Amino acid sequence: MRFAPSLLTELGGSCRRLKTPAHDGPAAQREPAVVQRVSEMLAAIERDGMDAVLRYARELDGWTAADVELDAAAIASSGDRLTPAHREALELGAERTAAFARAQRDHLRDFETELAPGLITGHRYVPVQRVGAYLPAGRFPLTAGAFMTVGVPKVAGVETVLACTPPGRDGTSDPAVLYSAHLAGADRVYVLGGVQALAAMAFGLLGERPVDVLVGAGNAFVAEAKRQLFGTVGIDLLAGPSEVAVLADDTADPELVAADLLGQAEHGVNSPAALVTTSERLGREVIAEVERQLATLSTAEIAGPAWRDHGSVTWAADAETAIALMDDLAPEHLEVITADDAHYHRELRNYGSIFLGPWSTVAYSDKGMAGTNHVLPTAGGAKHSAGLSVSRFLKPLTYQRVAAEATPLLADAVDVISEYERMAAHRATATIRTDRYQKGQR
Ligand code: HSO
Ligand code: ZN
Repeated sequence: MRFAPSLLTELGGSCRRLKTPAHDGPAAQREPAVVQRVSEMLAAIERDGMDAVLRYARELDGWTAADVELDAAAIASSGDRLTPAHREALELGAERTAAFARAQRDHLRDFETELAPGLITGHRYVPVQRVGAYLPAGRFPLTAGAFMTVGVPKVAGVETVLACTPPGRDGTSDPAVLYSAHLAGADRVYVLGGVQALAAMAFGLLGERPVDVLVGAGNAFVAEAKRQLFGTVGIDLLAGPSEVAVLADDTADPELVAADLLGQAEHGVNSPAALVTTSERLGREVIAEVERQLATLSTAEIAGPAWRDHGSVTWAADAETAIALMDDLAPEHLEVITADDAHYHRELRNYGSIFLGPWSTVAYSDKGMAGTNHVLPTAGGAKHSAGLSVSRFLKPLTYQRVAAEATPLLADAVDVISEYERMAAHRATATIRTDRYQKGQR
């Protein structure tokens, strides 16, 4: 997440950096070693099937059992290892994420329209058949991922949703991740990590047909595997490090702003956090406040370097400049804390999800409590794409039903165009109908 190189110069005196990130260089390139390794692994798995999958599971994750599928009882009872309060919180997240997805689904309408007399057209939403969800469990087990990537396709009506999650050091998977997958309605759950998990789902090696769509975040290897498998399967998006940006004016509370910046910087040492503010005073106070909070934050060894290397504070002379800067950043998460949030909401165009007002914070969505999907475009992807939603799993399949009377409305033009394009067989499909129509066939 960085400003286009020319933008700050273009905006001239109307903006100024108050804190520049230490490493605000060009966008990170894909690591050639990762690309190479992933392509070798995919080729081996395509060739040797489950043998290769289990070999990688043994080598990379220390998985020694012959089977990777968890039985239904083990999945359902995973909640027993959690406190009642934790179980309840996860149940709330699963239900709220599903409720939002149902509301979105209810706003996707099938339709039919008579475009011209006798030319009936429309679309019908049809769910994809099989989805494979990857549930990472690295340094932080982000349990709500299952609500987003398993629960949402289930709401869309996807028949089979497989979920893969890597084994931990002790060989068992994170119980909260498993319980979340269970709550979200996973049809089958496998203890399988990384590239081998994605390949096994995409190539249909798990006792199920190949999945149609792969979803879910992961490390650089997982992202690269999804990129290379795209085409064979559909994917949600290629997520990089999690990001946050805050757009604030002089009415914002620096303590809240600083907390929310660190709230995502904590994800990893490469996680960017940006403040764009129309108040130079607020900008300076937030810079001081971030340092104060870092002094006691238990994850400061991650959030600290992230803030130093990828944190930025930029002053903008007015709302218009602040909006131009934000739309260029196109952050994954965008918080707006100003005297006129509605104005910014109307005008801003590029972000994964927006959090309006001082009482909305990114973690509410992260953990599934806000209901919105937390799988969102990063690294400027919000300029061209929206985040994951129920619509990713529902294909608007178009149709046309043409009555005989409409023949002249379609066939004559297709005749002329096909003749120009020298596509004789196309032309014949039209003229053959014109002939019949003219002979009075109906
Ligand atoms: N911020 C991450 C999701 C998450 N964070 C879950 C914490 N828990 C990507 O949107
Ligand atoms: Zn987060």
